Amino acid sequence: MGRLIVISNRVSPPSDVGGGTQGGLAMALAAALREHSGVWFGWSGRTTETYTGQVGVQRAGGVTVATMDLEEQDIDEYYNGYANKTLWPLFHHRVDLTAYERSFGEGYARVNARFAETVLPLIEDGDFVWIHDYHLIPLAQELRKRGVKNRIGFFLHIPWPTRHLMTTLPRHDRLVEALFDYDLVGFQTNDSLEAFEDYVVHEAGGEVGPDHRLTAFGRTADFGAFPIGMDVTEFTAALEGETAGRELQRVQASLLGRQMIIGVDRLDYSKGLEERFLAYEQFLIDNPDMQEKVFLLQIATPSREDVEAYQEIRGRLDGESGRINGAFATVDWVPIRYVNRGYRRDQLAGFYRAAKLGLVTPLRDGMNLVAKEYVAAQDPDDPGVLILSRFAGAAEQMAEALIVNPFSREDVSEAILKGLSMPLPERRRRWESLMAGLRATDVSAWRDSFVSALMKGGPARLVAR
Ligand code: ADQ
Repeated sequence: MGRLIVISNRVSPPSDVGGGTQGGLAMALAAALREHSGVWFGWSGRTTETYTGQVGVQRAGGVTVATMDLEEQDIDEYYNGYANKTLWPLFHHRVDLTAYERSFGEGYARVNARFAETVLPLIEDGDFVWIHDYHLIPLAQELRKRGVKNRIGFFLHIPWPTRHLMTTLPRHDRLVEALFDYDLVGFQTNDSLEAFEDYVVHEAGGEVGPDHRLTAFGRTADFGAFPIGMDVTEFTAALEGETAGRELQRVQASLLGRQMIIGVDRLDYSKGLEERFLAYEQFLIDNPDMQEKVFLLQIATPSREDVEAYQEIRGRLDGESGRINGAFATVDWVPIRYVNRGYRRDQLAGFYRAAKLGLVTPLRDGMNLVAKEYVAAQDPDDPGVLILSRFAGAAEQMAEALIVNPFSREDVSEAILKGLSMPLPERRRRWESLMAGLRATDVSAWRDSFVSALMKGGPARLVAR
């Protein structure tokens, strides 16, 4: 069996693979690579004055990690530019924040060509190549131009936009055409797969064959929905560790009989944090008797701080949390504990467990692993309740959560009340069903279904529930 070559914008340094701060995805990919004796290639996170094309190779825990440096201009135009100022907002339906700048498109094309050039010598006959996310959509095309005949798969971690929004992107057809240079393309949800097919049929004049085998631009490729899961085993082990226990006790000691609602997000406008604060305020207004009996712990880790839209949302959240706390706080209670830092996974596990409600209300999200982590962290004998946005990919799988419209303050406010007053038997019934789903569609199932479909060469296997 050939090796697996995973390519993503960033890689986890070997010293971190398997470490305490790693996300589930990094751990799962590292495990897949070990199984298939593979290579993980990506940007080192460093910039140089001029691009050299040199590859740094390290081995750790059975995984070969290969990285390259990029130029400052590459980061401006490709990473902060086309990836995070054009594709990210557009794919999250924020046309108002989408920059349609020509230099960004040029930088994106240039860096994808650089990725191809640099990784090319590492690819051997019979290897399988698995490319990740919106930063690298044209990479297969660049590899094909350089003669690569291997099977290449692509997985999009964020949602695919609706057809009309997609067509606001200059040269959208080129981006879509580039996906037909893959053998297999995976989306998170059926919703994204349908939006893509809608584009292919109505915009590109293509055809949908059996098992989502699509033909357009004179080529045929397999497409499918492969909803990403979390690493339940690893997370459960973290939950049982000393750190999680200590954090749980620390938070519990600060509750003073109050109920805690938790939100954990990267600080990103797609996560609906401002709307969440306003909905929570609505809940306090609608239910004055609940004031001082409940508080929201919102952990929001700053991300992409070089992009203006992220600086703006951070400023607005500071303002809203301050305003709400100023309006409602008493001498010994603040309604929102707003924290701008990252935590280790085992610390997060302890925090999730201490919370009666998990509030996961993105305006649009590929999947949302926080929703899954919150459920996995609950006490089976006394589980908390998950409130989940209908616009998170996770909502396709997690119907037993309280599904809400994050744009409606009333809807979210009512769900908070319902969640806080839900009787134990109903909480247990919902949790058991959610937990069974998490186990059946965990990160190994996701990885295995994608990799086996890529290796088989047959039609993509649909694993959505
Ligand atoms: P993200 O947008 O980053 O990922 P998400 O799926 O929620 O969103 O994953 C975040 C991960 O980071 C979780 O494992 C979470 O525990 C961790 N995390 C978040 N805030 C943290 C904090 N303050 N401290 C420590 N850890 C924190 C993208 C897509 C998602 C998709 C994933 C995986 O946007 O929709 O689910 O990829 O495909």
